[in-house]
Amino acid sequence: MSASLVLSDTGASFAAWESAFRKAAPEVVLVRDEPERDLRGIRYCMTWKPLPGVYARMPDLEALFVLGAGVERFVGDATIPLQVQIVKMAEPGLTQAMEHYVLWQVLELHRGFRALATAQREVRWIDQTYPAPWDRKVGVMGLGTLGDAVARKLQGFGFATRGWSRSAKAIEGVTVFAGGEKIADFLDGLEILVCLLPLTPETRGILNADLFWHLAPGAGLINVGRGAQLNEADLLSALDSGQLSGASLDVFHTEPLPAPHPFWRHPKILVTPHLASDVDPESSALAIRQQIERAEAGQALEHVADRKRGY
Ligand code: NDP
Ligand code: OXD
Repeated sequence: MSASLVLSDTGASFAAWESAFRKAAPEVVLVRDEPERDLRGIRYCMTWKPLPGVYARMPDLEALFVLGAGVERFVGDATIPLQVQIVKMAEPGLTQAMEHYVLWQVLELHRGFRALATAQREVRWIDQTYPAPWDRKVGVMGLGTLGDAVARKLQGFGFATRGWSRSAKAIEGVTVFAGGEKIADFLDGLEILVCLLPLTPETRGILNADLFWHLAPGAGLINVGRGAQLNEADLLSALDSGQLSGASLDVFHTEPLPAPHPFWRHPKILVTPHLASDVDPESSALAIRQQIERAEAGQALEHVADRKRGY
């Protein structure tokens, strides 16, 4: 198998990706996109921040490999012809980094490590108790490539783990709820809530006062989905009232988070700059090669976004 793949990206290093493909997928020839470059005849493209006009310059494009898992900017882009399949990135590097990030934050909230850091700064030797993990109710919203892996990881670390997705699924040791009619059962009394939903019209603003009300008093929130899923004013009120005890936020309405934003200095909020997970070039190259092999063999691609559902 040999195929050409265009890298159209305003931020990515062509040299780094070329080296990754050379190592992990030498059958795939990487072609650099440049303004005005004629890319006729090439059927595959990968991108995160596409160069202007790339879709018009690729009339034979069949599959667009997005260098990330969140595809909201692509499914809503009317310049991408309907016959082009938009493929979400699913590769071990991205998944494992997300597992690590969420586990780090769940452990922080579970064990109250932020209070310990404060105590150290104030030179205070404090006593602090915590429940056993199996008595700690943790819930993951979104059980796709990332949410499924995260829920399994949390379950493996002994947490009483629940999950929520649109369609029903079975994950060993995890109590799974499906659909809007089950969200209240899923949320009921959760002590740590992790959001790994894609941004769609249904999930925009889903992390709001109504939802917080269902959680256990003093629950913690981890948002690694998208910033627009969070009602920021509702979060600040919930933290002020003690309804929530802390939030770990990796994604924001406006990124970079503007300097005057109250989240930066809030004592109960941990801000990280949208780095919970990122693609690993070599394992992404391998994943894309496997997808291209499928396409070349006439097989269906995996992780294709559904433009109507929005993810
Ligand atoms: P997937 O598309 O694989 O999974 C999405 C999951 O969300 C599915 O389980 C889906 O349900 C569920 N879902 C979607 N809409 C609803 C809804 N209305 N109600 C209930 N469940 C819903 O995505 P990934 O797991 O790969 O990624 C998830 C998101 O994580 C990305 O869209 C992105 O926003 C974010 N992300 C953030 C990163 C960061 O660094 N902060 C890095 C990577 C991703 P079903 O299974 O039934 O279809
Ligand atoms: C992604 C992201 O969607 O980086 O992959 O947020």
